[in-house]
Amino acid sequence: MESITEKKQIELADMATLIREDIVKMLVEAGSGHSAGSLGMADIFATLYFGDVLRHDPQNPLWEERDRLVLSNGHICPVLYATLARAGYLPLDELTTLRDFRSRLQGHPHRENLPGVETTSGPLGSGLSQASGMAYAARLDGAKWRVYCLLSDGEHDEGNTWEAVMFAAKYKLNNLTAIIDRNNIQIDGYTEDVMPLNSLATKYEAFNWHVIEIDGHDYGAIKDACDEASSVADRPTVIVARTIPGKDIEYMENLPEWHGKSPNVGEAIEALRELRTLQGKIEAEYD
Ligand SMILES: Cc1ncc(C[n+]2csc(CCOP(=O)(O)OP(=O)(O)O)c2C)c(N)n1
Ligand SMILES: [Mg+2]
Repeated sequence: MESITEKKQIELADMATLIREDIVKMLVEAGSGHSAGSLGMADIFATLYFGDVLRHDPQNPLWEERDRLVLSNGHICPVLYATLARAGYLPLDELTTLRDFRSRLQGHPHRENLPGVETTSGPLGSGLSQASGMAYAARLDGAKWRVYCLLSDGEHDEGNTWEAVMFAAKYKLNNLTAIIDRNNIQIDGYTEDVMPLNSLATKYEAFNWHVIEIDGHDYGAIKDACDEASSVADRPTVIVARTIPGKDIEYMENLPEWHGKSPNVGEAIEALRELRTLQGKIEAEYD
């Protein structure tokens, strides 16, 4: 099953690469921030916002019927800000104000600062609880919108995440889709060295969730998994997305040291060169 056309996949690859370029420019300008997770999640963000997954309207960010996206691992907000800018929620040239004093784009997202940001986050481990509460409230209201909660593998070291896993299963929150950035790194190193998580899929299955495992860089798989989640009648869905931290920048890929570091000027130039080469190849496919 592949619900998107080849043309659409190329468009999404093009968008994800633009988002990655934005992220590099934002981070080098800010001089600090989180590179690896932000770059690793660009394909998922591109598919959610530009692949007909999220119901949203940049002209009307508080549209009552919109789907809600909760970014629990708030430190990867450069990918959220860049995607929101590409979607028209804010001007593209505002992106380089990341982390400036009084900027709307702080190092962790603030709900009231920026249209399109649904929750404040940064303290890890609380997003799935917030998302579950929102999904429960939507059900009580008889509302049709879904909640998408993006969270990280590192957040599964925190007990609060597992409380939400139980809550969402107990109330059979079928309007909740959790997407885990399974990139195998966290602040102090590889997840399996810091606190082994082993199979998150097996754990969520044991908690009665519907579980889908995907390659988090495969646009068709991301879209199909989101569609499948929307059709599940009696339980919440988790999409365990295997991703490569630092994706598409060779010197960053899979290295925990890039968790919370921004590129310097030389490194940013090299990164942009790589991304533009990729962009050229994508555009050639388009012709
Ligand atoms: C409650 C809380 N404890 C600690 C931190 C510090 N912290 C920021 S990012 C991070 C690592 C989390 O792992 P993950 O999200 O998997 O990192 P990534 O994959 O983005 O590198 C930690 C411990 C925090 N933000 N919140
Ligand atoms: Mg991680």
